[in-house]
Amino acid sequence: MPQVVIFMGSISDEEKMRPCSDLLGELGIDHVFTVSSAHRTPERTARLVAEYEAAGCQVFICAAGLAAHLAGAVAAKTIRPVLGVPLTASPLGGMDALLATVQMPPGFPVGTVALDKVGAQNAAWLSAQIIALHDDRVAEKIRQARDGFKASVEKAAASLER
Ligand code: RP5
Repeated sequence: MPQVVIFMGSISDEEKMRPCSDLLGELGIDHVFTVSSAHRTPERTARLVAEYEAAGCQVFICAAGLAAHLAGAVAAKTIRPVLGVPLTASPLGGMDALLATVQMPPGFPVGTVALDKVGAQNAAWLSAQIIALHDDRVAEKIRQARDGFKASVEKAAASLER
């Protein structure tokens, strides 16, 4: 059963969100990567949230562009943490999606991360950190990754300072 469910509003979002799924896989976190729209398939979205929550999903990640209501629609249906990834999909450059995702009413938070691929990756990292609260194996993988980030900066600094 998935620990994390990633919803995208459209298959056209796949390229931007693929890094989220890839990273969860590398961290050994069971997940589902699927499409469901707040507007085009509202019944499917509500049904999947109920089914995955009942099955033990711990975090929902929702990515959408334009008037990005997907994360809000999911937050309305679950008390599990919901992370929102605003996507650039219009001449407004993603500001439309950012505001639609982040400006939730009190009681229905969406943890909003950065736009597009960076946000996709950070939604995976943040999900992993939530799961690591009670999963030492995932916590150790995050620590190892942090060591890797640190080593790459130190290596770059050393090569410049030589
Ligand atoms: C949103 O509208 C989707 O998340 C996507 O970012 C955007 C455009 O969707 P398509 O028209 O390409 O399906 O719902």
